[in-house]
Amino acid sequence: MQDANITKLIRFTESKIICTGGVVFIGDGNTGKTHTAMSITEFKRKSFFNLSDATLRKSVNLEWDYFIFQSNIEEYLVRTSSQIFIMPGQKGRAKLGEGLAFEDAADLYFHVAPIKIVLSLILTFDLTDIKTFLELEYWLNRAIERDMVQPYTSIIILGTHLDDYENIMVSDANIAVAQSFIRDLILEKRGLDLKIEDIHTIKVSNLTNEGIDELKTAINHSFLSAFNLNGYLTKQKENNNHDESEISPSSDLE
Ligand SMILES: Nc1nc2c(ncn2[C@@H]2O[C@H](COP(=O)(O)OP(=O)(O)OP(=O)(O)O)[C@@H](O)[C@H]2O)c(=O)[nH]1
Ligand SMILES: [Mg+2]
Repeated sequence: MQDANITKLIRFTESKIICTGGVVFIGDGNTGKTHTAMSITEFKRKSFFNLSDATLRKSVNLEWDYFIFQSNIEEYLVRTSSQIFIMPGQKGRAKLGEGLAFEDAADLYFHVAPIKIVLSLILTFDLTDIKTFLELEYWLNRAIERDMVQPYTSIIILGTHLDDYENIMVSDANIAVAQSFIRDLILEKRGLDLKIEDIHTIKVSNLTNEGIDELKTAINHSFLSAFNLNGYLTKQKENNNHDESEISPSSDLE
């Protein structure tokens, strides 16, 4: 079990709310996990661990980066800083000297990640390749085994290659079925009854950037939902109406 105390990931000041947390990409090889992370972080070339070797066609490492998203709730500026981790899409373990496969990277993740609390789990598939969509069950099971699905975790079902219209094989109806399937699987395996609005479905193109803003918004929503910020602020406002006390972290978040 991972540390479930997420209160240390959020800070309140009079006008700002600052929070951070882990965002993990998981899915088959070649589905666009690395490229999507590059799209949302607007790729600062050196920050990706694995990309200096352009001859590498697949990720054989644990990659990470971060991005910061600012939004407003009521009069507060909310700054969420996502720590992004991208798992290799190679299943199982790699042979010695051949980099890392998923199980190796998952071991490493819990050793090196500064933030081990996964607020957004991004199940990634390629819209033009039905196999990668069907494999999401495999990846979700691995994530559950690795305790990456917790009561505060939101799920994002992410289809890439949206630009390749002619070859899209996975329909919105298929994705809607996956959404309930994932909800049921998490309920069955983890006993967690996720709200359907915490299982997002997003389609992106890393070529045209279509859908990238929606993805950022969904990640931001994961944070607001994990910290129950809307509920917290409503309560805070009610309290403030009674007395003008200083804002402080909610005991509800413990
Ligand atoms: N047309 C198109 N190509 C994409 C898109 N996203 C990724 N690609 C291409 O798909 C290939 C795989 O992308 P990666 O980001 O390396 O995939 P990955 O999931 O990180 O793969 P592994 O690291 O092997 O697990 C690359 O050649 C990308 O250029 C997209 O939205 N549209
Ligand atoms: Mg990759």
